[in-house]
Amino acid sequence: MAKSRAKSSKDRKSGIDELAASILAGNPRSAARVLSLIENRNPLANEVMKRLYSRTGRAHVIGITGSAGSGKSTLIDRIVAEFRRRKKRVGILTVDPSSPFSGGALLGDRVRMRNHFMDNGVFIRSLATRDGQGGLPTCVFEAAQLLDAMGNDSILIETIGIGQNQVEIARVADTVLVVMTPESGDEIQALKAGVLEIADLLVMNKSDLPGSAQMFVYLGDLLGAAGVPLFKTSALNDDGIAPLIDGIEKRWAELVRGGNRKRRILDISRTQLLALIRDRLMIKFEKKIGEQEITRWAQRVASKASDPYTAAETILAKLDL
Ligand SMILES: Nc1nc2c(ncn2[C@@H]2O[C@H](COP(=O)(O)OP(=O)(O)OP(=O)(O)O)[C@@H](O)[C@H]2O)c(=O)[nH]1
Ligand SMILES: [Mg+2]
Repeated sequence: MAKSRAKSSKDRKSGIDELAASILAGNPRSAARVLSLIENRNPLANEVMKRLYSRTGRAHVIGITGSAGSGKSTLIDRIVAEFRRRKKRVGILTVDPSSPFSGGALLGDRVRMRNHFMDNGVFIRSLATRDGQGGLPTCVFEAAQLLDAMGNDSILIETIGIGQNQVEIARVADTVLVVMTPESGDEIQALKAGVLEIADLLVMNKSDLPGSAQMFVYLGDLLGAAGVPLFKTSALNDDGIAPLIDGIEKRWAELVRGGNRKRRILDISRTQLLALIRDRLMIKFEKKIGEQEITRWAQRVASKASDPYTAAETILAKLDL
């Protein structure tokens, strides 16, 4: 009995080793398998990631954000084509934390990126996230690191830019590209209010639409002293893509050369570490303290049989930290 348990644990370990090796060799099927484990928060994913971690940090992680329908997916399709012309391997993640179970948007992304589905140098995956709290969940960090370990040169992460997600993508990515359009009138306020703080590059897409010249000048004025490079593209017409890629590569070269990348890696490590601890604590919490117990305490607080402070302290004491 003890012997067979020892054997099965050995088998399990060699299975994990094999999976990790296969990912390092760039195998897309193994990568897809581990991404599913990551999505489902299967602890096996951690075991694989432990083996891959030292091999991460080579890829340029690019977050692409902007409001719904601004053309992010279409633009990514064009960006990927240009990267491929430059012989780069590319990984793509699309994340939609605001609507975890809507297959529709993801399907749309797949259709728009269909040009690359048969290309071995391109790996595409939609991440269905279960975290209902806004913000990018930990699995996005892990997924990006997995794609990095696979040997991709660039990793593109598409997120819809609403509030929290916009800030969070800046924590995962080396470079944040914010996509606007000539129709972005309403967003200008948001831009002033904070998008500028996270944008490393700003793209005005849909330059084929009326009003684009004015918007371009306007955005240029707005960016003025901020030193954020501005680009004009029409993803629809495949226009302006090469200069954008030049801008992305220039930014990457500067990051690698200067000390900023080191600081960013430290920031990212810190964020990931805290997120992991938070996740683990929540799992422990949910395991040890059931919904019913919370309800019971809530009733006590509601009826003034307890105050909320004592209730929280009593509940937390059970976690045995
Ligand atoms: N005129 C014009 N339309 C574009 C351009 N780029 C994208 N579109 C169109 O805009 C619509 C939305 O494009 P998507 O690429 O799905 O935009 P998205 O930002 O990924 O959308 P979500 O993922 O739903 O937020 C589609 O109908 C595209 O064909 C462009 O450069 N010019
Ligand atoms: Mg999209």
